[in-house]
Amino acid sequence: MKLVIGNQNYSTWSMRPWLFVAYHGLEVEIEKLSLNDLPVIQKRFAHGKVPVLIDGSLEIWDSMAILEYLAETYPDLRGWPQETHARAVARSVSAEMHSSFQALRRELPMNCRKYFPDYQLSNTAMKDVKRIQQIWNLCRERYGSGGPWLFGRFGIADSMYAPVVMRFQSMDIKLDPVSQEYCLAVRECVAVKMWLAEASSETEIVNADELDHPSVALY
Ligand SMILES: N[C@@H](CCC(=O)N[C@@H](CS)C(=O)NCC(=O)O)C(=O)O
Repeated sequence: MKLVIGNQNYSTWSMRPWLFVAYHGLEVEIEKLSLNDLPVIQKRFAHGKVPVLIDGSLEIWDSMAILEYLAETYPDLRGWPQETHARAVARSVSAEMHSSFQALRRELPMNCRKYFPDYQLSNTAMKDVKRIQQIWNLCRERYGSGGPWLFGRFGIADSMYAPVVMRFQSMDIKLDPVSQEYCLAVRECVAVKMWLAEASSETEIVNADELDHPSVALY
């Protein structure tokens, strides 16, 4: 299998399946394409976006679909929780991440290499931040007793929310204690550290994903 991703500094959608692959040490080749070379991506893939997982003649686009495929291909990894109610909630929060939080996406782009001091969020983006903390609290309190992840064990829901942790870190968003603890668990994860190391070694700037706000280098 091969996973085609974008620049690791910026590509939140790529980070999701990449993290699942890296956390579990799956034998998946990684190919990186530049988000500055959109015509190259558009020529390769009909929908013109990354990530894409290639398995033989099969191409799977969209981060959620890729994660679902990996969970089905490797059932022992338990991408979704085993218990029915926990699994339904894990799917709900993952789908919510996939389909919502437009203000968060707009105002808090992922930029692993940078910290943006004194960054002001709109009320709509603050609402997104509040809702995400509500989700993390719900998952941790109701389903998280077996480990530091949203549903105890690392799973798809964590892959979906890991890029949000990077966004919050760059903007120094103030979080409640449960959310702070969850963010720390994500940042301490070896696979996340690998992603950050690779992101920080990139030198390419993707202007479309850069914020027009003073910044300090994190690495
Ligand atoms: N819904 C897709 C979104 C993928 C996406 O928007 N990828 C960005 C990179 S982070 C991209 O390829 N953008 C190029 C473009 O929109 O032209 C997913 O979940 O994978």
